[in-house]
Amino acid sequence: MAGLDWTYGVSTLRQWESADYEPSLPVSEKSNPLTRDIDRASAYSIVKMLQVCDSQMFQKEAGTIYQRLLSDQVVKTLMEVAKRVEVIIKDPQESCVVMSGCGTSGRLAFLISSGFNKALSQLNQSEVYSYIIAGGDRALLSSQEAPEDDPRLGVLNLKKVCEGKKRVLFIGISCGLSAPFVAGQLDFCLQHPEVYTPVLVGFNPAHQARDEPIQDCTFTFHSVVQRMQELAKSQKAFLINPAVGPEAISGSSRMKGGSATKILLEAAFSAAHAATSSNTPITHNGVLQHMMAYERTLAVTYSQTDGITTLVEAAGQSLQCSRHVYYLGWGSLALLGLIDASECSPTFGADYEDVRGFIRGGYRELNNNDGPLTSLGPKFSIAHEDFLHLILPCLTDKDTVLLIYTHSDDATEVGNMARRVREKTPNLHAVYHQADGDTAASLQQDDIKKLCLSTLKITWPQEALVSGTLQHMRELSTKLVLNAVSTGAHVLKGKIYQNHMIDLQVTNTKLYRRATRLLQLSACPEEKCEEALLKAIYRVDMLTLEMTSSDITTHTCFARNSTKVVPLALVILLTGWSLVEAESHLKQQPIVREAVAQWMW
Ligand code: S6P
Repeated sequence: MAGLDWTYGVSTLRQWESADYEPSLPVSEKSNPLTRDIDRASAYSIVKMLQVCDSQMFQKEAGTIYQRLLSDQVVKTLMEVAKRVEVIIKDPQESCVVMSGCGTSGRLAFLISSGFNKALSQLNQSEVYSYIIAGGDRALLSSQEAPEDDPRLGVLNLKKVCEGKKRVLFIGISCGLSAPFVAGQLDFCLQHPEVYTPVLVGFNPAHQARDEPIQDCTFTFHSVVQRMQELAKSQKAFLINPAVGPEAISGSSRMKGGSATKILLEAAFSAAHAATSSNTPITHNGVLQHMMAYERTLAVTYSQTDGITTLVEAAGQSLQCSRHVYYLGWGSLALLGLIDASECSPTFGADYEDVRGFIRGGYRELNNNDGPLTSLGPKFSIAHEDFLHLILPCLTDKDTVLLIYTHSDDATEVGNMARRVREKTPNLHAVYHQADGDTAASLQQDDIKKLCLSTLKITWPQEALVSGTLQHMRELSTKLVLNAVSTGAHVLKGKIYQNHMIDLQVTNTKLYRRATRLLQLSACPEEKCEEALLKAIYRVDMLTLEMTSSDITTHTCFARNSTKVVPLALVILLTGWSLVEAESHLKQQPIVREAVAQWMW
């Protein structure tokens, strides 16, 4: 990547906005021109690319057709949403705020509702926030992509959470404006306006909402959005859908999509909380300032490029030799570790053991709807004690361990954990957040630092403490760092081709469509690509009539038990080999990037 210009010209930064750039794709599915060569980049270059991609979130609206994060209209809508939340906080008896989403969007719904409920409890106020995640609580920690396609399940979940409520502010999150699970819930809200006020959060313009028919439904995501747009004129529904630019890894909405969801909702809820607890009026400037604090968070975080690069390199080396990466976190930062780790399986086809998160206090700290999930299997063991019992005995110096904590966490406890890990491996690193001028904490911190191979120290200005935004800044910062670590490590492992994840799971309609599109990299016509995809899903050379006439849901159900579906289909398309031949060649060259390059050029 020598000679890559990190200051990129405006034309490269904004290339995706041009009308003829991948015109058939919504923004959330476009490939980002900035990361086209990420698969061949060094760890340092990967981090720099992610930085520039993330900075696109805060690009100004001027001269584009797209609404942006800081656009006037977005801030105004957030103010209106904040006012509704304020009313609910003041009269919580029969009202609530429900956030719902699939995958990362549901995980953020959980994270944000936990944080703001805690803030209310601390003020002795009733908790008003609830979350719904498609697939239930197990989806907080594992990949459950199929329920995303089920609008009825969405409605059932919503009804259950809202039983007995007279006023509900429903916030449906779907980064791609595409999840049928969320479309079903929004449709239900629109049918019951006496109780529900629907809000949609996503990152495509309304006309790019998915218009594909949903099984047994009369609506599409697009038609729901149109109805909401109509009601938005009289503020009976709200749309918050700025564009944040294509993801660094195409379609990986856990990255900017997740970050922007957090920024928008926290800005609105923080304004509502300030209005109820300290009578601070909800103003345009207040909301805008809060959002701009996140822009500074990006600057503070990425000012540590070298430190982040060290972590990406360490994690990349571990994954390259089939070893593991462990996040050991404290408080809400640990949640971001759990979330990041859980996303590696759907995003990179990783095994749950590749990247794992652990939280101090386990399910007590998580405080999820369904309580402990340990009985569901080993991947649901998330407490530090589980790490000590299950992982530590087999830890080697090829594994990477990351401690994630702040100056307010118990330094003695962090130190003890560091010593235990250090007995097994020197490959121990820390991500540590401290407040500016916090010297008392630094003394203990020095001891921990000595035990770690590297320490990423992120220092927050005192003003963040005063304004009450510190927690949100630290969380976003940790999210950016961990997203960089897990994405970078998988890129270094060779999981990405250009900026596409080829080895994706084909477990819902969105992913099925994405897979068919990716296969067109082979320059074969769409029908041939879909045929090859089906052969790889069903593991046959000759498709039966039953297979070809089944619907996508049947294909995606079957695909749940198949691995390497898309790489296999790609090899079949490029070489004309039989399934068995293609499988054996892929075994010899499991690095997707190399395998694809070998056959394509
Ligand atoms: C994306 C992540 C997915 C999405 C999920 C919901 O990186 O792996 O699990 O979060 O598909 O997408 P959306 O567009 O409805 O928010």
